[in-house]
Amino acid sequence: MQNVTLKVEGMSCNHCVKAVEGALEEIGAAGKVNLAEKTVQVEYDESKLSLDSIKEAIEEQGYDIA
Ligand SMILES: [Cu+2]
Repeated sequence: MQNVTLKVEGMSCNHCVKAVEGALEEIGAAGKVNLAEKTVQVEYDESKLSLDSIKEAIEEQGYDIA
């Protein structure tokens, strides 16, 4: 398992938290948003997912990776 913390811009409310965490769950990663710090801690299986695909899933929801 790989564990990475990404800085994500544009998250402002609980809806954003759900959108980001839901998108990660959909591709098989586990995300935990820290709204105050504007970060997402992502745990994923590096044999199944790349960091790029994780970033893409977040960006597809309309947020920018800092
Ligand atoms: Cu929001």
